[in-house]
Order: sequence, then structure tokens, then C-alpha cells
Amino acid sequence: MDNTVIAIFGNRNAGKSSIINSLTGQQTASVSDVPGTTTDPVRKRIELPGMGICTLVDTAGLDDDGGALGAERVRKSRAVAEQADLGVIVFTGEEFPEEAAQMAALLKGYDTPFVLIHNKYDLGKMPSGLASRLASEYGSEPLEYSCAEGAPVELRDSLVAALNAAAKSVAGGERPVFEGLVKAGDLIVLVCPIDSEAPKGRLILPQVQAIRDILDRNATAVVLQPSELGAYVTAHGGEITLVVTDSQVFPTVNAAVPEEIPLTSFSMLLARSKGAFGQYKEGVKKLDSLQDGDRILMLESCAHHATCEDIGRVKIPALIRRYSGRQLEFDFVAGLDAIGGDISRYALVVQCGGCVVTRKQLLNRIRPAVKAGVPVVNYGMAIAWLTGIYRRVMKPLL
Ligand SMILES: Nc1nc2c(ncn2[C@@H]2O[C@H](COP(=O)(O)OP(=O)(O)O)[C@@H](O)[C@H]2O)c(=O)[nH]1
Ligand SMILES: [Mg+2]
Repeated sequence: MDNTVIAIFGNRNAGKSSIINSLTGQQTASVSDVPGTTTDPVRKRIELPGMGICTLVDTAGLDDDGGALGAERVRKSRAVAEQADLGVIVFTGEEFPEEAAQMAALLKGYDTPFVLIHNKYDLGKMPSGLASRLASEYGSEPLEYSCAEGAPVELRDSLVAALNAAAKSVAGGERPVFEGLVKAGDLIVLVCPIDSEAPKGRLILPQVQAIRDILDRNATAVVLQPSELGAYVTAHGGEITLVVTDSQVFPTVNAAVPEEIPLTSFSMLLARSKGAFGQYKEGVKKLDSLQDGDRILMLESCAHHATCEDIGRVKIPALIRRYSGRQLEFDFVAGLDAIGGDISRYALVVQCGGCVVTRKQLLNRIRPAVKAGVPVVNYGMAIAWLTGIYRRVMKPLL
């Protein structure tokens, strides 16, 4: 699982920033014995053995009592908990602080696994009574840790091992792309247009993941552009198990692939492997009952894919307007920022495929909408519905 977000929580001076530095081996997070040095959450990307590229989030102390500003910092730290895949709760001394217990409860409420660290053990280990009480309450004893100079390097490895173990227990893990769809010996044709929107010199993540999963299943992937599809289907049509296309070229591909060959899209597969597929299937129907004045919220999980931006900001709104013939308002929220305001003012939420976020982050993101009963759909399923090929691309996935 790439892009795991690991958030470090604890009271001021517990050693949160020092732990991040011990993991990265750099002085990236500012460490200070003046409490309250880290104010806004600070993100740092790092590759951790067994976990791929992760984002470590350093947060402000949970016991910040610096007036209104302090309360705002605590609020921000708690907001990070909602977006994290994994939590690390750091404490020191002889007691487990109330704020740490509250954070543990908050993370539990989000089904987010966490690792407890008793830091600064060079100054004294945890009392054994506390260790066993925490073990019975949280399932395992806190890890004794030290960031002090001369602390054994194995500590770092044990922390990484604890994070790996916690990551495996993340609820709502992703489903491999072709699980239940492709078996050994199958032939899958992947239609990947290389146009002005394709990134320079590489493929996009959903394409790479699809190829990898086909290889994992000992099946064969044929990767081609729409211009080569017709000739390939003519020559090899009978051998093809499934065609997967970029949603952008749906109409051409739909016309080129005979009805008897199953066809779906990368974004449908993405919705199935990491989205709220069941919710989307219901939500997509809302496109048929939009009213004048309805507001639609477009949720973009990344802020750096020019292609996605164009699809989310321009193409889908234009398609929805044309399809519904209604006067509609669109709001856009990018990145993993919290959605401000009352979600129930929206008639529909359209979430991007989420190729760069974990399934947990994606589900966290749409949770307020789901809770409020607002229909949710994703880009790919919306495009399929609006262009009239939903039934076809859904069929192989049912
Ligand atoms: N003795 C000892 N001091 C530590 C350890 N970890 C951090 N510190 C010190 O504790 C202070 C607070 O650390 P910092 O990482 O800034 O804490 P944060 O507020 O939780 O981010 C700094 O002076 C650190 O040098 C440790 O394991 N042992
Ligand atoms: Mg700090």
C-alpha cells in the first residue's frame, strides 16, 4: 500500500518531532525543548521498509493550552486523525496522559490502527503496571523508545515493524484490481491513449497497477492506443478476455469493441478496488433527477494531476449540465482538505478515482456525505452514465 499517511500524536515535548527525525534520519521536523514548537501539521514523505512511500504527519501537542491559538492547534491535530491511515501516539513518563487516551479513542472511532510509543526510556522505563494496563486496554504493550543520542538503531526497526503490523490491520483494505475478474492465461487489452494529457515519459498509476496485477495473475496484458485497437480486435478478437479503457476515449473504444467482448474502464476498476462501489452504484442514479439550482461537490483527492483537474473541473461539469439540461452550481475541493460547511446542501458528490490515496483516505473523505445521505459517485462511473455506456462497462464487474 503506497501513500500511507502516518500521523504522530502526543502531548507537547513527548518527542513527536524527534521520532520523525529518527525515522527519516534527518533533522526535518523541528525539535525543541520549548513546548509548542510544531504548530501546524507538517508532512514529510519517506520510504519505509515494507510500506513503500509514506507520509509522516507531525502534529501540534494535544495538551496545548495556549489560549485560542492553542485550541486551534489542537483542533488541527485532531482533524489530522480523520485523514490518517495509521496513528502513532507518543507519551513519556510514568503515566498515560488523558489527551493520549482521548486520541486513542478518536482513532478507534475511525477504525484507524495505532501504535503506542513510550518515548525517552533512557530517562526511565514505563512502570510495569502501566505497561500491562495499556496492553490489556489496547492489545499490546507500548513500544519503549528513545531518540536520545546513542539509542540503539534496532529501535527504529522495531517501530517500522510495529507500523507494518498496524498497516496490515487497516479496515477496508484495497482489493487487487482484477480480483475475481482475471485468471491465469487470460488476455486483457488495456487501451491507454497517449495524448497531450498523458504525463511525459510514463504511464499513470491505475495503468501501472493494472499491468502489475495482470502479471501477478499470470495473465497477459496487451497495451495499446485507441488507434491500434480496431486492427487488434479484428486479428485477435476471439482470444480477448476483457478490454479496459481510459474513460476519456469511451465512445471510440465502445464502437471498436464488439458487444460480445467484455469492456470496462480503469476508473470503474478503481471504483471497485478502492472506492465505495456500492454507494456509487446508488449515487449515480441521482444524475437522472437533478433540479435547477442544485449544487454539486467535486472532490479531487490530488492536486497535481493536470489530466484529472481538467476532467473534474471542466469535462464532468459540462457533461452533467448537458445531460441534465439544468442550471447547476459546482464547488471544487482539492487535496485532502476538510470539506467546509454543511455537506447536506449538496445534491450530489462526485469523487475522483483516488488513484493517489489509500482506500481508507477515500472512504474517510466521503464519509460526511454518506452519513448525511447525500448521493456519492465517482468520476468514472459518472462519465459512463452520462455517455450512455454505464450498463456495458458495469456488466463485467457485477
Ligand atoms: N532524553 C531524551 N530526550 C528526548 C527524547 N526524545 C526527544 N527528546 C527531547 O525532548 C524535547 C522535545 O522533543 P520534540 O521532538 O521537540 O517533542 P515534540 O514537542 O513532541 O515534537 C527535545 O528537547 C528533545 O531533544 C528521548 O528519547 N530521550
Ligand atoms: Mg514537535
